[in-house]
Amino acid sequence: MVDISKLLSRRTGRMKASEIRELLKYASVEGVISFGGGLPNPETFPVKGLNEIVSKVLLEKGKKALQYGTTEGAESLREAIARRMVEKRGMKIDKNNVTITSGSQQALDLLAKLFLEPGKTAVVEAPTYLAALSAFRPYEGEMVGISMDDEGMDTHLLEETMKKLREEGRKVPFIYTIPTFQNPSGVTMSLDRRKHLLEIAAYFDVLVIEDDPYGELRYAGEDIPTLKQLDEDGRVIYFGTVSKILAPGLRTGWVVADKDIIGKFVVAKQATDLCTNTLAQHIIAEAFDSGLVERHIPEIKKLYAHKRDLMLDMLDEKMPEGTSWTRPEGGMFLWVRVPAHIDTMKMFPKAIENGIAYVIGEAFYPDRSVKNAMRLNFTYSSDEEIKEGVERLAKTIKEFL
Ligand code: PMP
Ligand code: G9A
Repeated sequence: MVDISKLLSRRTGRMKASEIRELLKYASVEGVISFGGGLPNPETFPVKGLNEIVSKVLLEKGKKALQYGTTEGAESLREAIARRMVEKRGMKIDKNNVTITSGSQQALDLLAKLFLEPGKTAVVEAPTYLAALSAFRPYEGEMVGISMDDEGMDTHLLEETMKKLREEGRKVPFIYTIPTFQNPSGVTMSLDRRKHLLEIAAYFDVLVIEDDPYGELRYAGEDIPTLKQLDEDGRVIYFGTVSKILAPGLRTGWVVADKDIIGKFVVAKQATDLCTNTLAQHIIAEAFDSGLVERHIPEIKKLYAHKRDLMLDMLDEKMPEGTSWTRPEGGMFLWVRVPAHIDTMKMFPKAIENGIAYVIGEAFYPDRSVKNAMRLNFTYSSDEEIKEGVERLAKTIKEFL
């Protein structure tokens, strides 16, 4: 057998298997209830509606839909997305500001490819989306986390940190945020903080990345303008995806940005996959244009709102003294804090023994500094599993206290 260790590139040393993907394995272990994976509930996939659309697309435009497409993406889909972003996310853009990606996960990789290298520092929320950290790491830049509270990223701390980084001569190309129903915390950034963030970004002349997979899944409260809506100088790069409003198996997302930024994403993408799955793009365009997505989102929201309420009720009822959790107004996750002396990684084997899985909090921190937290997903499990799962979790924490 070849010993590849001497042959691998330096960057592979920084690649790490996703802890979420590893944990997804527990989701299929007999008897374990998993609040770990960030999976949509398969009950929400509009299988019948999509079946009709797939036949229609194949019959009416099979030759186009099965051919290679442009790297920018299918014209019909870019138009449908641009319309939706204007109507639902308040943007002033057109299809030339949109490029299609193979999920927003690809957008994260392309972002890092374009803007990170040794000597550059990405500023992220702490905690942040675990697989964004995985996407950024191989490009050999550094990452600095800004802590969060109930209003999202602490922008005063952001300002101080940006000043400090500048004094140290460290170059920051972008600030990465998931401002609405954040993964993993479920927290939404307040309007004041959004404005403050944009002011800071303008002052330090850096880009802002708004990753927004959950923005349309609001169950309570009022919509807050997207950063892209508030963006006055083309500083915000926005990522969207169909994964949570239609189906993640379609592996399709999009980037909204100024045209010259879009151009850079397109060139970077050419080398990775030439184009996103053309059939999927035509199917999604039809799903938007026919109103399927529009009719479907209220059903997703109804189901998830119920599951969120159920999990919150169960937590209120069962969790021991000294624990606390967020009460998200949308999205798929909530964030639980346990007493400071509990390390959720050390508790994990006990949790599995008790038949419950979660994602350990430290995985979401670039410096892995917070040990006494965990992320719970409330969308995937059945009602019975949510009830039983929270009981098992509470029991595990009590046993560990
Ligand atoms: N960003 C965030 C914040 C996410 O939560 C996810 C999915 N869990 C992604 C990006 C990737 O989404 P996609 O399925 O579009 O690749
Ligand atoms: O890895 C996956 O399947 C996507 C999950 C994302 C998450 O759990 O945040």
